Amino acid sequence: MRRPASTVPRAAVDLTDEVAAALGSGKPVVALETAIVSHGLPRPTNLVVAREVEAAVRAAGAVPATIAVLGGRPTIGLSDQQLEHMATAPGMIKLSDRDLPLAMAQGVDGATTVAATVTLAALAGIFVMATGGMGGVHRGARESWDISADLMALRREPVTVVAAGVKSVLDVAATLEQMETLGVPVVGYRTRNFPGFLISDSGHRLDWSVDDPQAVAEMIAAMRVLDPQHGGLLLANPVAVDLQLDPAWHGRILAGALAQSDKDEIRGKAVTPFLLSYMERETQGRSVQVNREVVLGNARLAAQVARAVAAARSLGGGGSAD
Ligand code: PSU
Ligand code: MN
Repeated sequence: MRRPASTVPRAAVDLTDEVAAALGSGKPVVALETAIVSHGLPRPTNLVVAREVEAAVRAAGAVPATIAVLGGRPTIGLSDQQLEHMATAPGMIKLSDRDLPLAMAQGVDGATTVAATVTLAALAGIFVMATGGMGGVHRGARESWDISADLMALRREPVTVVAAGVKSVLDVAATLEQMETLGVPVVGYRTRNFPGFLISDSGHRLDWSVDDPQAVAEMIAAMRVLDPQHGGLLLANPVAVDLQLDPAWHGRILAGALAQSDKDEIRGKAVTPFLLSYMERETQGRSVQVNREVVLGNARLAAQVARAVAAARSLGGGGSAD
């Protein structure tokens, strides 16, 4: 059951004054996840990047809303102290969307994945988020059935996710097929090559691309005309070619990571963190540097998209995102 965001009881979430004011006055806001902070990036880089990403959103003219669950309260916008807590507290729980009500009922802290972040963002009335690479269909999913809840959440929630495609550890072709089945539009930003997270081109082609944030805002508006309640869009934003991980090197290390996770029988939500940390080790930290560039680039673009959406709405010409 879903109500228009304007009638959602805001008591369900804690907003910072800054985020509440921005939403109240129609200013652009960008949602940011915390699973990448607690599980996706190693310490102490994770906290540095989390702060840099917020700064990048601000510099591009939008308000960052980093999302987490704290003491069972969905929290939209974190203080620096809270951000540090997410980056350093041992045993932080990784929350997918299905975990949200359970974490709330138990009064615990948790870091939100893309699936959980878009769920809470939409509840608060935020319709653009940035991450590194989306979750998707894992290799070997035919046996393991491991398909990230990120995909279903993006089908359901009216949030545009800016990502460098999906994590390269995934079965990219199967993920693209799954998004087609679910009805999730995938649009390349200034490219028809679907990005490969730490590499600029996954080798898969896209049917659609846009060259500026306004064009994304127009697509979002058209989606709302057809169905005001449902569905987000994946805006695929590749890392610059001169910043990417060398593709051949990436391929070799990834093969090693997959073999090792198989051997160690890594399953469930441990898979993604395992593969990312394996790649960090084997690339002597280079994968983390590229991951940082990826997230920063996506944060900048997400801010531009949020601005274009806000401008379209204030003109009354872009349709309503809520
Ligand atoms: N992208 C990154 N690093 C990450 C993730 C995404 O660059 O750590 C996280 C996101 O939170 C994403 C999650 O939602 O991994 C997907 O995990 P799973 O495959 O367990 O659904
Ligand atoms: Mn999974």
